[in-house]
Amino acid sequence: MNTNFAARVIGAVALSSVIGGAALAADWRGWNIHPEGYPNTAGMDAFARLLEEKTDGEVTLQMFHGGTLGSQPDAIEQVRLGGIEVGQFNLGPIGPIAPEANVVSLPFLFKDVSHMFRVLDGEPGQMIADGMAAKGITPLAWFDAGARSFYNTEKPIETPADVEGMKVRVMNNDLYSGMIAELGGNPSPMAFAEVYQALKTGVVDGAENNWPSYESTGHYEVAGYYSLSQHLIIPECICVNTDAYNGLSDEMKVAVSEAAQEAAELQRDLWAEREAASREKVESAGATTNEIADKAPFQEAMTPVYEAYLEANPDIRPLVEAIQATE
Ligand code: GTR
Repeated sequence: MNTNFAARVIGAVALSSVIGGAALAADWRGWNIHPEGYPNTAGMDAFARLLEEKTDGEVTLQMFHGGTLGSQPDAIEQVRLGGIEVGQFNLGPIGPIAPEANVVSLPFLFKDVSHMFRVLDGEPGQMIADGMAAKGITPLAWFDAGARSFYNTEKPIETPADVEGMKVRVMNNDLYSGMIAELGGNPSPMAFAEVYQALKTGVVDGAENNWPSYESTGHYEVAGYYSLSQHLIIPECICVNTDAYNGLSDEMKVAVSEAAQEAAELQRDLWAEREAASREKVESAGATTNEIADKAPFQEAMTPVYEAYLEANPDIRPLVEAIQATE
């Protein structure tokens, strides 16, 4: 961890605001779990380039792709503490530390991806962003991550009964464990990097993800049944350590936010292309995919997940209702 570095940046920015001069250079480091060629990786490389351009080199970013700086839950902690300044995060594993951000992990909350973006662009999105910033992780822009569906080594899933008894890998978040348990399966929280081997050796029978991650990880090679449950639509973000961001001058904040926004627009375009390409690739490699004609039984099974979450977090109810009421 590089806390000295973060302290130096924050100290330098504080000093420059005391003397009223221009902000001193900040050299940021960034975490990303995905490999080269993935839309999110291209989005983060674009962010680094735009950041340097728009801040005239006062803020630079060195990206570390492919999860080389550690697992996602670890990287989230690192960004909170300022050991790493930037992360390309999924809101799923951020949820356990920021209750507002956890709403997006309620299954079937968003109607579709465009509903998710309308929510994020409105008042509920601001509440989610503020909740994250208060915990040390400021989201600068939102990435598209499509919808997540179940896949497994055994059979097409058509009804909740098909999940019964299945060991299913989930990301670290109790809401996902609850979701699998309510479907009668056995949840198995596990780091992303371990899932391929776990599927291959039968440690788990299945997992869930969007088309591009199902494809890029090679999970389709070892778990060839992909069933379009689309039970989770989770936004991802370009996130920055809150103190590092707040320490910037107003002018630099605008430049950094604009760079993130433009990078996110690029990511969303690339995402749409990659979703189609990934689906085509896994299907032509022999994966069996099925639509789920009636998703209502899956949705109905989630009632206890919502109830338990709202009981434990009563303050969040208005946010959930505002999202559901967003057209
Ligand atoms: C991917 C996501 C990653 C990670 C991964 C997982 O779709 O982009 O950030 O959350 O899923 O399942 O762990």
